[in-house]
Amino acid sequence: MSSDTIAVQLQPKEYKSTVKPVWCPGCGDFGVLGSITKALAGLQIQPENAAIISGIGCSSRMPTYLSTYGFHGVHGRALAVATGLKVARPELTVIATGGDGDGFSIGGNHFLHTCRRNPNMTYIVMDNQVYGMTKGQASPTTEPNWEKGKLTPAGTGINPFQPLAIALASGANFIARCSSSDSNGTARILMEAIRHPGFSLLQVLSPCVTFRPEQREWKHRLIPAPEEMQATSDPAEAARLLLTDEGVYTGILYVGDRPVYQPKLETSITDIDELDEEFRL
Ligand SMILES: Cc1ncc(C[n+]2csc(CCOP(=O)(O)OP(=O)(O)O)c2C)c(N)n1
Ligand code: SF4
Repeated sequence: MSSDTIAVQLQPKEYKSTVKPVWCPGCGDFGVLGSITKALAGLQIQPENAAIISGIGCSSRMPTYLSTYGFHGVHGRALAVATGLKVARPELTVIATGGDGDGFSIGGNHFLHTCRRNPNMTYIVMDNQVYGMTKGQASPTTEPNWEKGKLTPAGTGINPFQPLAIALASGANFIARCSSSDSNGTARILMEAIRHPGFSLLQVLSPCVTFRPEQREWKHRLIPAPEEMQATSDPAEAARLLLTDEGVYTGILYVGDRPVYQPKLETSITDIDELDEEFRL
């Protein structure tokens, strides 16, 4: 019998933790959880070599449900934490997860500058065009005439934030739109995103069935982008598509090749007493 080590393939379910999700039955975020476990298994990333970092919101509960390392942080700050981790531990697969409120409202500043910096990590935004966890207020991506918002009964009257076009203009290196109802398709795109060097953004349209039940229709409305528009590396072509497709095209919509942000790690102070001295008031 050979003494060679037998490689054991990890299955998607082995990336799930023992914590049962508390999401409402039918929430799109279940599909995204499935996509993440499939992508990690597809790439055979060991759970101890991956970290899922989130902010606050229903979608930001994601790290709790995975067997990888994770950090369920504070509202809007996932990308700041994730960037710090990736810079300090470049060998880890770092994935930030959260919602449209977390990422584009309170976290909007970090979103712009993470696109601009281009660290080698992936950001999954479960976009449901509403604040789910706080019970149904309009978010930055809510359409202006949605009249069921708890604080905006006459609609917001404000143009929605365009995350993908803004990501492109800010320097994101890989931009995709996915549907939570296509768990396998999203997993395939996520694998590409993880492999791609630089900051990869996945906007996953993920229905909030409780506060936006009409979003169940998304699975019929979202369609793959025409083949010639998939994975374009021409920013002008991507911008035209992202500004005119009314948010319905799915797939990898832009792939760039900007240099990755990875500053050299040099420890200037090794003595702990000296470090302590630096912080003394
Ligand atoms: C600093 C701060 N401001 C506000 C909140 C309240 N809050 C918690 S979750 C949330 C919005 C969540 O919406 P989103 O990020 O879209 O995620 P979803 O729940 O829809 O998945 C807000 C405003 C908070 N926790 N911390
Ligand atoms: S409130 Fe909406 S986003 Fe939150 S778990 Fe329920 S369906 Fe999902």
